[in-house]
Formats: sequence, C-alpha cells, structure tokens
Amino acid sequence: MERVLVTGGAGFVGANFVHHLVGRTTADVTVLDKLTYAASEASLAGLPPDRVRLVVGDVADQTAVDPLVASHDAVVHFAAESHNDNSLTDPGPFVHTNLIGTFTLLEAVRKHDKRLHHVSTDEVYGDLELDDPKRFTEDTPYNPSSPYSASKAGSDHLVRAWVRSFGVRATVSNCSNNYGPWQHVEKFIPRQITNVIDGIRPKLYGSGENVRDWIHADDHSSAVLAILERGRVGETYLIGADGEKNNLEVVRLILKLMGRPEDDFDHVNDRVGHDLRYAIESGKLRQELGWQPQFRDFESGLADTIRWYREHEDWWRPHKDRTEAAYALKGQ
Ligand code: NAD
Ligand code: TDX
Repeated sequence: MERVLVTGGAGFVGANFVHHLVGRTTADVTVLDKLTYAASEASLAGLPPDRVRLVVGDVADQTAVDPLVASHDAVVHFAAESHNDNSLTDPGPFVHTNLIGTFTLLEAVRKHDKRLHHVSTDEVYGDLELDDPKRFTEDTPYNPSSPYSASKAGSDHLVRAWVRSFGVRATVSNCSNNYGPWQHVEKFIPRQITNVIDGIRPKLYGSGENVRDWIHADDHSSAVLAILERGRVGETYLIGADGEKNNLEVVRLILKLMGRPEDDFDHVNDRVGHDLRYAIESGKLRQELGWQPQFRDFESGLADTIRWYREHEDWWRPHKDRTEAAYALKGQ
C-alpha cells in the first residue's frame, strides 16, 4: 500500500496514526480533513513534506472525495465529529460527517474498488454495569446511547452493508478511549491537565465512578495498521489495552503527577445519559494478528502525556479559553 488516504488526519487519533504510518512504512499519505474546530494543522508539523500532504475538504463532499479515492491504494477513515458533549447540544454535524461522510466514502471505494478501514468506537455497544464480569466483544449487540455513538453505530452498519451487498473490501475497528499527544482540550484528560497548568481545579462529571478503558493513541495506531495490512476483509476487530480506570482515579493520578493535592478538584453537572462503563476484550485482534499494546503502564503513559502538554502550550493554548467558556455555560 504505497498511497494511503487518511481522512481526519489533522485530528487527535488521525494525526497519531499519520505519524505512526510514516515512521513505520514507506507509504505516501494524503490527509483529507475539513479542519473543523477539532483539527490542528500543527499536529502534522515535522512530517516529511514529500510523503505527507494535506487536502482541506469535507468527507461528505463527493466531488472532493471521488478523485482522491481513485488515486490512492487504501483509505483509513478517522474523520468524524467525536465529542459526546457536543452531540448533545448540536447533533446535526454528527449526522452529516459520521453518516453522510461515511456513505460518501463507501460509494467512492465501491466505484474504484479500493481497500477501506473504518475507525470506530466501543461506544456503539452502549455501557456496562460496574460489576458486570463481561466486556465488549465483536459479538456484543449494538446499543448506542448518545447522538455521537448512534451516528458511529450507523456508520459501522453502512460499512458492513457495503461489504455484504457490494463486495467492498472493508474492515472495521472499535477502540476504547485514547489518550496521548495532540488530543483536543475539550476531552477529559487534556482538559484536566491544562486546567491544572492554568491553576483551575479539574472538573469531574457527577460522582466520577464512570469507567473508561484507556489505551495510548500510538497503540490504537499500531492496531489499525495491523488490521489494514493483515486483517481479514469484512471483519471487525475490537481494540483495547486492558486499561479500565474510573474518572475519579484518573483525576487523582493527574493531580498527583502534577504535584497537586489529590482532592483538589470539583464535581460538576453530570453529562446527560452518561455511559457508566466501557470495557474491551481484544483477544481476536491479539490472537489473529499478533498485536500487543506497547504502553502497558497507564501512570507512565499519563506522565508522558502531561509532559507533552507542558511542552506544547503553543499547540493547545488557542483552543483553551473558548472550550472552557462553552463548558461554563453548561455548569461543567
Ligand atoms: P477529533 O475530533 O480529534 O478529530 C476528528 C478530525 O476529523 C478533525 O481533524 C476534523 O477536522 C475532521 N473532520 C470532522 N468533520 C470532517 C468532515 N466532514 N470532513 C473531513 N474531516 C472532518 O477525533 P478523534 O478523537 O481523533 O477521533 C477520530 C476517530 O477515531 C473518530 O472516528 C472516532 O470515532 C474514533 N475513535 C476515537 C477514540 C478516542 O478516544 N478519541 C476512541 C475510539 C474511536
Ligand atoms: O471535564 C470532563 N469531566 C469528566 O468527568 C470531561 C470532558 C469528561 N468527563 C468524563 C466523561 C467520561 O466519563 O470523562 C470521561 C471521558 O470523557 P471524554 O473525554 O469526553 O470521552 P468519552 O465521552 O468517553 O468518549 C471518548 O472515547 C470514545 C471519545 O471522545 C470518543 O470520540 C470515543 O469514541
């Protein structure tokens, strides 16, 4: 696969993937990104300009998508509206990008017979009880809660229908919560790190007992690359690194690592319909494709991430005030 089209490559997970791909393969990469509020061109800084180019465009715009798909060997589809809280205040862009965008891409890969990998989320499965011994598997029924997760669930169904009905050569992955560099300050971990840097107390939604299954974004990238290279067409792979932690534990760890008292945070209004727990069983990916996560120690991965935000204030500062102002309006 010498020419890879990466949609949403100026966002968090997409940018991590582009860095990973360029470092580990000889592929030339085109990033197709609308450069929404969530994107940052600076996330692609330092990559070789002869191997990586950015095309600004909408994945739901057939005239932009069709010629790009035609001129590449494979497409990795990250572009999405990704923030649950935003989907609760304005769901329209989620339907546009996550559903119409995926549909548009599917029609182009069908027409040009190109390989597609569709990047999705564990949130399509809904949530688990705290004491449920089961974790999500590839066989768990879909049961999404928010407009965001419903739109991602719909996009997964579109991909499977295009595989079965039209023979499109696609794979799907559903990953748990990512952390690492280049994540927008609206998201939980970067929000709290940059709050502490700014002398603002971290903000915990509700009780803080909600559990997320954390994975480093570079491990997500290596899993997506393994699926792109060796995954079986038509299959879905769950991606996770056994990283379950509740939000209270994560806030306390951030405070400890940043030299603050561990109770120096506020409880704020809970998210409407807040999913309680996500947990991934990733045995299929590990056994079939031999994938393993490299970041196994959450505390040291989090310490690296804190260091990255301390050293890259120029990257996140332009987004911080507007993000906090929007949260303040909601009592969060
Ligand atoms: P993000 O919001 O940081 O980045 C999304 C990117 O998509 C941005 O660069 C944005 O400009 C671009 N984009 C949005 N609408 C577009 C459009 N219409 N056309 C072209 N580009 C558009 O999101 P993220 O956290 O990097 O998530 C990327 C993908 O990974 C999503 O599909 C998400 O569902 C999936 N995912 C994310 C996580 C996570 O923890 N962040 C976990 C599992 C799956
Ligand atoms: O300030 C906060 N305080 C807080 O307690 C924020 C922003 C979040 N939270 C909680 C809500 C969640 O329980 O932290 C947890 C993580 O929140 P987010 O970072 O918003 O992530 P989440 O809603 O779990 O979804 C993420 O993982 C799955 C990504 O944003 C999705 O794109 C991905 O599909």
